[in-house]
Amino acid sequence: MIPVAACSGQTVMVLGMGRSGLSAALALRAGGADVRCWDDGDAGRKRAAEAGFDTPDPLKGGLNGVDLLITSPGIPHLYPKPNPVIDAALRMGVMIDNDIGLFFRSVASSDWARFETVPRVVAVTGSNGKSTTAALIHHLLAHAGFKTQLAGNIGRGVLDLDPLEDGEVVVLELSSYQTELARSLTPDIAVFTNLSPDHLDRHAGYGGYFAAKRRLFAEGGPDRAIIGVDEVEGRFLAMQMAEAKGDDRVIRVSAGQKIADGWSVTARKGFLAETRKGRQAGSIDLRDMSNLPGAHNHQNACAAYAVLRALHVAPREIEAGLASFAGLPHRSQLVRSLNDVRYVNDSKATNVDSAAKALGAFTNIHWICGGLQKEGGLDGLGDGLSNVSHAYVIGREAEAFAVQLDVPATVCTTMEAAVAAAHSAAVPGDVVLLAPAAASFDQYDSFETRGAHFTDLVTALT
Ligand code: UMA
Ligand code: ADP
Repeated sequence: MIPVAACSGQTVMVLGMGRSGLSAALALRAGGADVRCWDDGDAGRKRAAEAGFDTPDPLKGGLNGVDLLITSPGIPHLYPKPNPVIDAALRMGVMIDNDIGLFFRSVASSDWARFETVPRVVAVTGSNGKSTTAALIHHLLAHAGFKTQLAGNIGRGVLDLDPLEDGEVVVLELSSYQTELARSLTPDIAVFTNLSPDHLDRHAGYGGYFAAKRRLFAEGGPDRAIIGVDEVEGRFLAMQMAEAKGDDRVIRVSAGQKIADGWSVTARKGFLAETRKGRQAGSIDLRDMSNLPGAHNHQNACAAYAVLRALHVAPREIEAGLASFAGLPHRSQLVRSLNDVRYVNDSKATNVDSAAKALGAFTNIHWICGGLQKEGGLDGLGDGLSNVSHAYVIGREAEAFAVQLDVPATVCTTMEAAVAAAHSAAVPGDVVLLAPAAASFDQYDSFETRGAHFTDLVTALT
């Protein structure tokens, strides 16, 4: 745990008793704050009580005397409409922050004065590829001999980390929910993977969503900004971060374009190339790395490579680390090969862009898709659809989803029916791919449960 000394003596209410809220409450108490907790659900309040916290109802006087409200990322603070507790706190003039803001205010301890190398923080944001890129950076750092920890949106509350040691590098995955609210955001290295529509209801549209992510690059900016420039927003951000043309505080990343000036890492046709001041500084052949399939994973490899280069790790060392990355479950994960048909679980493709990228990584695809559709429709599936032989549509609204597809499609509704139909149609050389392009909540409690269901059904095939 990282104790939060900055709030010592203050009265703090923590809202939401999930992973981030509970770890924040414990870290605040350890730092000397007077902490009370609230959760709109009974189970959350029970968790707080079990950890020894009072749970006065904030709408019935519980906010009186509170100096600071710490809220959780899943709780709307502004759009589509603020949670009533946050609304009340705003009316009462209570300051609001989250665990990420507390982390950046608390991470440096007095021990650091004795360290030979001050610990550093790498923060990763973007629409897609955050978890894969953050996990890959963490893996490459460990491979290169750094002490390193991983936390944030990837599932571990940031205040749950162990206090940092000499020379350590912490890797944080940060969502737009987290960056929008944090009052302090000061990573040493910040990574922006890419931008495509997601969570638009929470940010009142695309501009608000981009603005939330951009906050990671404000406050004087990180020492190095590693920015995916395959969309106009990334190009704009890279331009704004640079003090002048060619400024190598910015490392531009692309999975497609050549980049003329400054410091860049690009992947074209499966070759990663690092260019600095007009000279090639490193190159890696990614084509045989089946653990990183497709241009989207090459984009992640470029961003992770750039972080390691910014920390002065040699290209050959990074190459060996890339080859040994095991990947993350539910992201381009090969479940099994049966009769020369590959079954791939990309249940985390919960939006159109990530599904399009998965479709672009394979050919002869029997595509299992559907679920709770996000705003913006299915138009962005683009060229990836040309790799699809047939779609098998799941979800409560499967019929409405299927009619929007420009490929032959069968309405299956359930995962059982979809896997059975895809299995019987696939021939050697084909790929059966779960990449839903939709959220799972109409039929499952999470994308993990959906991916696990697919994996179980595929494992049982004979
Ligand atoms: N709650 C309320 N009122 C509400 C809504 C929720 O009291 O109106 C309570 C719930 O009853 C529950 C708690 O809040 O007890 C849950 O809080 P939370 O949803 O913020 O979840 P945490 O467990 O704290 O997890 C959060 C992130 N969750 C979200 O952003 C939704 C986790 O990211 C993150 O790993 C974790 O903090 C640690 O940093 C998950 C996620 O889905 C993986 N992220 C989204 C995504 O990747 O798309 C952004
Ligand atoms: P995030 O944490 O940003 O949601 P993940 O690494 O969990 O990112 O991947 C989410 C989905 O996006 C998966 O379907 C994965 O295959 C896909 N994906 C991974 N990297 C990228 C990328 N760079 N661009 C687009 N899609 C990606």
